[in-house]
Amino acid sequence: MTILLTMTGTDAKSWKQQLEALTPDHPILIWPSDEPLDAVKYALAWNSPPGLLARCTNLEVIFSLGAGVDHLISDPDLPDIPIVRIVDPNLTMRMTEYVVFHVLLHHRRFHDYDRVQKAKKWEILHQPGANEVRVGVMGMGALGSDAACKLRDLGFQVAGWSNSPKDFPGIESFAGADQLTPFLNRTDILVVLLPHTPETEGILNKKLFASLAQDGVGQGPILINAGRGKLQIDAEILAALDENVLHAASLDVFEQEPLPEDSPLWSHERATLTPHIASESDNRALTKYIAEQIKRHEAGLALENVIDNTKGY
Ligand code: NDP
Ligand code: OXD
Repeated sequence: MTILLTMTGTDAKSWKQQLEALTPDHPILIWPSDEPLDAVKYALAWNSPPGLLARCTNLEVIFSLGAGVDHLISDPDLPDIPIVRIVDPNLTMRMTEYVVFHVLLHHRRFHDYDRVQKAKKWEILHQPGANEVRVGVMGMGALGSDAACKLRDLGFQVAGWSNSPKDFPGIESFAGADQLTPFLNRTDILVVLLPHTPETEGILNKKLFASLAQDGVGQGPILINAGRGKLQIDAEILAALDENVLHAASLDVFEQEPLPEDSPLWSHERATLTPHIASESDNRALTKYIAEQIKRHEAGLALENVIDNTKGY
């Protein structure tokens, strides 16, 4: 009945505090620990040491402490049991805030006005209307579709790209590899909320940037990546910024995290960086979701948001 918390880079004690109030019948173990692992039935994992979950021989469910599961799938010894990922209004709300904020930051030329203010100049810079700007969202899942709908409601011309076609009112749907180029060709601001899988690794490269719309009303194509760092090739983003293939980029994720101190991205004047915080996992909300899934499992009901192992997300 034990719940194992195996998480790197996050405060396991505060997760434990939140969870024990919600699951009083389940002892909670924080890894590393000398306790035997055979009582562990559930694991909550974030960047867990590879091989650890295989040692929990009575494990029934793995919970990813995030929406992404790439940190689990990369474990070659991962047990073949259900992996439940986070799909929660709190996580979605936070991601939509990040996306809408960064789209508006570029659309309303915040960086240009910041420079003008610092120069103490009263200078009017042209700003197109949202209805003249085409946003493209790569990844129309729980997070991408919510951000896309909010951007549509602000008046942007929004399209989405995903594996399977989608039907959101007012949002043009592109699906599959064959429709990637037409999707990019009509996109001024590219928002990326794809998972990291073998198919998506390195997808944000110079060839893709060169396919973005060149006839937009803004200053040039914009990239906003809050999906995963392994989707992008940092050096090709830098080259695209330097060669004006991309006008600007907002990046929350990087090939290597933490981003090394000597990365030229830190100081690029048209790159806006954040340290993988686009949507922080709020353990007050997310432990409620996990406790609910445990209750469902123990009542014999189906777990929700179990990943499809064949797709890897
Ligand atoms: P979902 O699984 O709900 O959505 C993934 C979307 O990507 C789906 O629309 C899927 O298509 C599409 N997709 C996957 N592979 C491909 C492909 N090869 N070609 C085209 N489309 C593809 O995930 P979420 O929306 O919940 O989360 C998305 C990602 O956001 C996470 O995997 C994680 O990496 C990242 N994330 C980042 C955070 C941060 O703070 N920076 C926080 C939380 C998540 P289809 O719908 O057809 O299956
Ligand atoms: C996630 C993340 O996948 O925090 O939820 O990146």
